[in-house]
Amino acid sequence: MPGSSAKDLKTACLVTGCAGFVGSHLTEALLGLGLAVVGVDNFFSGHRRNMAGFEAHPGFSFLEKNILEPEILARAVDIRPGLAHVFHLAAIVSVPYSLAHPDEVMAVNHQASVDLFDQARAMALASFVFAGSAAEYGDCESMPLAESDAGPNTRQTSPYGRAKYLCSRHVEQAGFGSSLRFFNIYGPRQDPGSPYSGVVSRFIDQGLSGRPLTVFGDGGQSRDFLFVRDSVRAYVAAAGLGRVPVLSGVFNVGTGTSTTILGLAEAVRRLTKNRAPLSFLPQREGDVRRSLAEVSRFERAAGFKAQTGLDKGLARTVAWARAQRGSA
Ligand code: UD2
Repeated sequence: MPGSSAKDLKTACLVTGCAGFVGSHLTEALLGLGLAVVGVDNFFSGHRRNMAGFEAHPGFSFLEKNILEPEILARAVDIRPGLAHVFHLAAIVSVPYSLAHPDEVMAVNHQASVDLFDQARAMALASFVFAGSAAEYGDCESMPLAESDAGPNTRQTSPYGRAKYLCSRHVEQAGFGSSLRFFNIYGPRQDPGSPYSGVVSRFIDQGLSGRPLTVFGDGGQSRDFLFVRDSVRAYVAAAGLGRVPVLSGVFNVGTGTSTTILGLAEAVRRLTKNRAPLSFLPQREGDVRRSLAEVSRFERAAGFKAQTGLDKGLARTVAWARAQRGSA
């Protein structure tokens, strides 16, 4: 356990969900910036293999804990007295799971998140960045979606979306910290292993194994796909660790461009040289037709623009998935 040497006092971050798809990329980036990181995960949906690149890093400490445990922030400060930033990504991430287990999801995604935020605020930490979601907008018709489109009367379509909205509102009303409402994040380490995995990870997995890509509905539905590296840049900026001071409030994070699922399928088939015809399956229950971020608030506040377009991001993700297969 670290003692009180000068090294231990360097600025540190808490990353909850550090073994997850996004959390593992964020942890790597923060360590790369020379910060220390205390990571928390209980492997509910994260994987130890995602931590392979940093688990042994001298600046990294790991707490295998459920976010419902009350003493997480205090433990993290014990380990790293220089703790100044919290990135709260840990959550139950499946929308369908949230419909089947609403109480559990409200406890983890809402109550535990609010508790962690209140503790960070009471300790006057430098920043708290919450992983919000486009799910906070429910099935809103008007596009693009602006931050003000989610309000007290918005009906989210799942406990997942409701919990994310309630946390974002709590952060906004406190006037401390920020909530980043991410649109559809994709990239290396996204797990294609369940029917509810992100469409990009599923399509690439299907494409590389020569199977038909499964399109739910007619494929005319569209999304705003954000490369994971851009999501990491957004976290770093919101915490004041980039070029602008720490941010406060709620911000959409997307690219501001939309892609249909059919368009995505064609791009993935091309990159993976998949020749199987598409397989059209019934529309997924609760699917929203369109989702597109209005991105100007975050651009104004942080000078943020997504840097990696879909073609480049897909090519990188396919290259990663190919390498995984090669090494499996
Ligand atoms: C995303 C988030 C979810 C929540 C929601 C808010 C992901 C993985 N999920 O759900 O957590 O924030 O946005 O609105 O980012 N599809 C297919 N074939 C497949 C898989 C999916 O056609 O094999 C379609 C699916 O029906 C949907 C679209 O692709 O129309 C995107 O699906 P998704 O599960 O990647 O993400 P989404 O937008 O439902």
